[in-house]
Amino acid sequence: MSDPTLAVNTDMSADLWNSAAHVLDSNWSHDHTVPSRRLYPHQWSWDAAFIAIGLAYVNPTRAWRDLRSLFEAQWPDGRVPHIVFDPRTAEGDYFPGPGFWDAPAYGNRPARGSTGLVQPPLHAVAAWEVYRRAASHGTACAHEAGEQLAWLYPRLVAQQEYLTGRRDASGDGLASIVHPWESGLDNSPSWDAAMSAVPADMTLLDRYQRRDLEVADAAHRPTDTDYARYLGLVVNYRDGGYADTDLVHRHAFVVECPSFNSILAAAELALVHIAGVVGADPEVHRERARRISTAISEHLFDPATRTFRSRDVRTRTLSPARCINGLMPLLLPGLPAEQAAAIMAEAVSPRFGLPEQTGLPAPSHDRTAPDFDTLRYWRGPIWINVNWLLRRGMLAHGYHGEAEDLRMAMMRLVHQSGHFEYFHPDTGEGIGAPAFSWTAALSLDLLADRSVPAYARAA
Ligand code: 9WN
Repeated sequence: MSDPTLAVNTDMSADLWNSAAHVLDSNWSHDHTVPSRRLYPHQWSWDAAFIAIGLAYVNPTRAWRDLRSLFEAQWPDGRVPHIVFDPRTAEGDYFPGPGFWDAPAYGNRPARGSTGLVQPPLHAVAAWEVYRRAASHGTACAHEAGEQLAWLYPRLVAQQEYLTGRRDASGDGLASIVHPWESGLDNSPSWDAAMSAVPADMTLLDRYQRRDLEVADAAHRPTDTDYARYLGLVVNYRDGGYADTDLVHRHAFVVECPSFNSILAAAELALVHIAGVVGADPEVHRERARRISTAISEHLFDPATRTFRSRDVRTRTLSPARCINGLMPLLLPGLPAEQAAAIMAEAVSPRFGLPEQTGLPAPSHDRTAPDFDTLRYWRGPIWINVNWLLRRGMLAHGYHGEAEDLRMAMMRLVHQSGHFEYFHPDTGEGIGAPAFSWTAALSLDLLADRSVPAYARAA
């Protein structure tokens, strides 16, 4: 448990800033940043967005380079792959690696250069944040950053069109994910109900060796049964040529996630601003943001419990699990006030017990649920990236006090425990990979925030 009365003082801030900048610097690899040297030695999609937001403060050239490296690997259909493989990294250093995914060649990209899955499309938000930071440094910087935005804009639009088009499996105006890995919240209980219908072919684990268990503790990672299901879903999607037609009948996991879709809508809102800079029509983005937001409110909200849940498109049922992804629609400024209030009630309840109760940021799963697990991936531990998003949502809805408490709780936690991948939800101990890039990147953004005079409260 962290001490909520402990203020973040100037020395702590300097330490946190320097250590964060050091993590980002040491995780830079040629033309991108790895999430973690040992566990994740390639480029990940939504990591790249969080990382760019932090790099904007210490190395804007790398922030743009990172985003460009990712979008240079965009598929012709607009999908941005969830992992871009580094050809300098050996096949055996990450599983499932390039050979398992067996992605086709396209454009000037060789075969096996990426996966065929996606991750939450946070990149427009990131690009806008990097631009804003550069523009605050004067006209010359704004001009240069504007050129980067102009390069990215059509690619960001193509990503949105892929997700709102081919991935609208239900026809209700929401993007579906076809694998838990696409959510970024991989092992969340939010997928348990839908995953229980996915066949677990255990022979896949005889044929393919898990590598995560060699570099991480088995008590933190998905079980073998879950892993067999993960692999089976990849094999099915891959063997269908990564096509998205008729997914509901051809694929065993088709789910609408409230977090993924909230980020999708937030991306459209960022594109409204980006379109303004690059001379494109912002109206199409405003309209798409409105449509996605309305669909989230209508289809992913459970009026009985007043919570947002993921929806299994094949059965048209909402998951019973109350997870951190249900808090993410707060990112939508147009969310009806009563739904925003319901999210805040859930966030401050004993289920997610924000700083006032625990001194800690929100855990990834409902603390009161019988399957709350303090160690296992996305089933209880605290992650900085989703708390960073939650704080943005609070600011969007005017919950300034709560947002500031959450900001301080995140900075305190990372300062005390280090730039870990995730944190024990009771003790705050750092777990998973150390020197984790998005924890470092977002710490820089939290520190740089001057919206509340935090340092005036220094001890
Ligand atoms: C699979 C890289 C990624 C994050 C995800 C996180 C984890 C990979 C894994 O690491 O996923 O993509 O091997 O478990 O769940 O959010 O992008 O940091």
